[in-house]
Amino acid sequence: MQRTYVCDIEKKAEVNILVKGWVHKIHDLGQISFVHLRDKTGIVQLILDKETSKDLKLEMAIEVCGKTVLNEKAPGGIEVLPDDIKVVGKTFYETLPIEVNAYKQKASLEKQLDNRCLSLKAPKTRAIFKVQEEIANAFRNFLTAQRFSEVRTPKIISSSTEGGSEMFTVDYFGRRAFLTQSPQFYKQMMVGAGFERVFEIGFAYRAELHNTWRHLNEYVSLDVEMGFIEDENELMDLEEALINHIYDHLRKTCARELEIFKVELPEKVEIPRMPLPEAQEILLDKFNLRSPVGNISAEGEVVLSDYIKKTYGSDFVFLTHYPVSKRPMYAMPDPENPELTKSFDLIFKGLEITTGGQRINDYEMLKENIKKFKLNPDDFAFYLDNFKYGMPPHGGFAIGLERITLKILNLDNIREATLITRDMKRLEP
Ligand code: AMO
Repeated sequence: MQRTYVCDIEKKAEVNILVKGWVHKIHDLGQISFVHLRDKTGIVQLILDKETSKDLKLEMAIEVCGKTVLNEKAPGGIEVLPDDIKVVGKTFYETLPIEVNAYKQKASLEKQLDNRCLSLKAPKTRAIFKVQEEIANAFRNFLTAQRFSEVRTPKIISSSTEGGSEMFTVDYFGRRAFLTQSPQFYKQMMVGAGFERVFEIGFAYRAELHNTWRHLNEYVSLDVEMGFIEDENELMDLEEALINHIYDHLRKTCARELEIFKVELPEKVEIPRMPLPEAQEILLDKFNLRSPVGNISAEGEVVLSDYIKKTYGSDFVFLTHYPVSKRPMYAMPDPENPELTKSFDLIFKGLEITTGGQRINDYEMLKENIKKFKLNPDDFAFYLDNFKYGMPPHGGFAIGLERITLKILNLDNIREATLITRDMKRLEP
């Protein structure tokens, strides 16, 4: 008999079905027991006699053949009266370290991360990763429909892309190599190499000494790079349309998950664009909050987001015109004000989720800029080569997948939106 997933069980009595999953809950009522079977799509109730249920333990993997019975009181209005139950995955524990079936998870986040194979089973945790999976699907579908090609670029690289010293080193057969901070150089390379429009969903690594609610040392970067652009506004238009597409897609595919987190996504997202100096001025004048040079502080991001929400009704704001001194050497200066760049950040509910911008596409200009940054062009020879053979005007952006998931679902800590966490302390599981 073919397996039926729980979400596909028809609300019809007397149908013979085979369901497979884990023992989620056992509810003994004397002579009979209600046992909840959980698969990746949902939960169905089994009605068992005492004799059969006594051999079952929470989280055993089971396969059940039986008949459907209508019961309005059961989850989904249907239950299964089993003819045969097979235990296909035994359990080996005294007490479960984490309650998988608790209505509200009592274990601390640390404990949940320590026992990840169990905490991931909990329906509320699964819902986070269903939403995350659909964010990535929406990203891919939206871009593919607009002639973007998906690429996969090396994660072991020879030089820094984003500047700074936040890189993990790797011993590459005796040579010093690094884990990539971003696919930046390679996504630009692909634009010049004729792909024109590319995206990548891949890991990025930051050896940052930050152990905070919003920093990971390994995160998933949703990268976009687009050739033949007019300016950075085209990139912000694209990202705004992408955010709207992600919201539409989540409304269609994750209604149940969004409800679990009590999230209502707005029908239409319109994102204000504000030059960074203006944002800094608002923070100082209205909130007496001084900003660091060429940026705003983490606290400033929260305060500004509140202000934008009240003034424009938007959870998002694009900050534009970051200074050259605060952007990597590849950022295109603004011809009208060469101290500033044609770059932007996207702040979402008080957290930066994106950096993007137009890049320098002229070989000579890029080489000069590398020198201005006190770097040696010889160290970037392979990158510079890409600019010798007709590199069109181009630009792109990157969204942190865990950060956007965190903010959509209003979670407290980025680790909740990370399948397996790599932070300063955590190398296992
Ligand atoms: P940036 O360094 O700002 O830009 O990174 C882009 C986005 O990646 C996410 N992110 C992080 N998420 C979790 N933990 C971290 N430690 C972390 N660091 C960054 C954030 C951030 O906005 N090459 C450019 C992008 C571009 O211009 O295309 C870059 O990597 O959401």
